[in-house]
Amino acid sequence: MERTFIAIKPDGVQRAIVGEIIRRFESKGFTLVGLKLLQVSRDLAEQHYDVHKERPFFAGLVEFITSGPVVAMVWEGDGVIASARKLIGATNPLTAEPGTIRGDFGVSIGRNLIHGSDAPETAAREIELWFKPEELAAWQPTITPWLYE
Ligand code: DAT
Ligand code: MG
Repeated sequence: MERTFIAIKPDGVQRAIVGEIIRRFESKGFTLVGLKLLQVSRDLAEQHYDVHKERPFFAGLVEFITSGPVVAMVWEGDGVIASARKLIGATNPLTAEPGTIRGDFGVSIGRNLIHGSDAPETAAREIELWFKPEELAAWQPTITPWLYE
């Protein structure tokens, strides 16, 4: 089964939509296999956003992601990486489709509430960066036969 890394950014925690976001992933039929709330260090933030280090918004992004608690999660399911990106919506919440998390709850790119891995390689890298193996639980929901044929 595929896994992806999802993080609710400090604005999502402050806006009190942690439960709403988890509900959307649960309702869709994905399985939560890792979950923690943490204060992100500068080192972790810089490693996580390493691909953007030359971009003009990099310093602000690191500042923002370290500004308050973040909820880090790993979700599992067939096609979860691409599907989570659809649930999340476009990078800029102002143009993200209604019905998506960013489209429903945000208005600016610097406060877009949530991160989701964009490909299998980045998902593997981010899960390893944020979680120790023993922090992840492999389990199969009893409703699995009603989600997959
Ligand atoms: P995404 O989070 O949709 O994968 P990304 O990987 O291109 O988007 O960028 C990472 C984060 O950086 C994004 O969630 C918000 C911030 N960001 C991206 N482009 C930006 C811009 N033009 N101005 C300010 N912040 C930006
Ligand atoms: Mg990205």
